[in-house]
Amino acid sequence: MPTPLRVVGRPEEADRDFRGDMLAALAASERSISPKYFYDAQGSALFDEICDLPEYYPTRTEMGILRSHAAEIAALAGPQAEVVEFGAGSLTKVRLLLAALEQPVRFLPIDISGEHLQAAAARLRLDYPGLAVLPVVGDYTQALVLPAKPPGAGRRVGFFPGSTIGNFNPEQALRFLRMAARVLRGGALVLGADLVKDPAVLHAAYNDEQGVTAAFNLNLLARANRELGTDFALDGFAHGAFYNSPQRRIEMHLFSRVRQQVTLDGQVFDFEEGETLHTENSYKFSVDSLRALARQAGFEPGPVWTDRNALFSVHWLQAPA
Ligand code: AVJ
Repeated sequence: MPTPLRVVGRPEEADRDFRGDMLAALAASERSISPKYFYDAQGSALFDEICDLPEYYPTRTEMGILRSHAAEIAALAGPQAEVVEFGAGSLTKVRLLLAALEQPVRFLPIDISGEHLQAAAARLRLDYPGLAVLPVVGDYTQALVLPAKPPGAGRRVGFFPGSTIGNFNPEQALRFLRMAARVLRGGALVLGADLVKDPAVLHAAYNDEQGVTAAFNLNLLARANRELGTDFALDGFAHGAFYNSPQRRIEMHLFSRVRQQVTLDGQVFDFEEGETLHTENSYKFSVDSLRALARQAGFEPGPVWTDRNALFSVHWLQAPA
């Protein structure tokens, strides 16, 4: 099996980052940590379960949009395209794109989790024997350098599905899009963005009946106990998710149920009853707000596709040469 390219960030650094970021979070008066730490093996498996929940509409809605418009997207991409996926995960959605494209030459899935990525890439190779699959282990939120396009390749088409862009605050989203416009020069980005809607629908999607989202959120503390040696009492924290409507985002928190203490590297941190660790923001967009953001980052927004209930949007964003 070919070894993945390591562009930025190594696994050894990932542990140091988690430790450092958790220490910083615990020491802060307003505690928050990046949602990228949700995705260890258990967190990734829980996320896959979330995607199948009846309340969690984004995954199946986006898949439906991609399925309905794959031919149109393939026509815009043109022949011999090279596909670059940011935050590749399980590589389920990109199959819809790859199946529709005319002779795609190469696929570069980028992800911070090398192990998950290798396994998913190996499964993909079985189904697309003619396609060069070159996994890139790296943090795509940092400056990214990719190998040159192979000779004879057509456009480079980026793929950033799932509304993962919603995890960034507006400033980070702009920085990511600027980086993407540079990496994709002369090509385009296919971007999935969740839409602003009835807060009750949003609330249900992040507070599912079966408690899978709660388990996903709490796994962050379990992961810290496993990897960092913290002593978080897992039953001492409660999952909380609500729509912050002025900020147009779902916020996920872990609320301390009681007054308690947590130890990391010999340092003791106090949690008051009701104090929280803010674990995720998931921003929602209007079609126009997303297009304005993309334009600001240097893209030329093209066609947009949505479902009949306007729950989710998929955007074709052209990257000038
Ligand atoms: C992967 C960031 C798009 O925000 O909906 C799902 C993550 N968090 N349920 C989202 C998530 C809680 C998801 N993203």
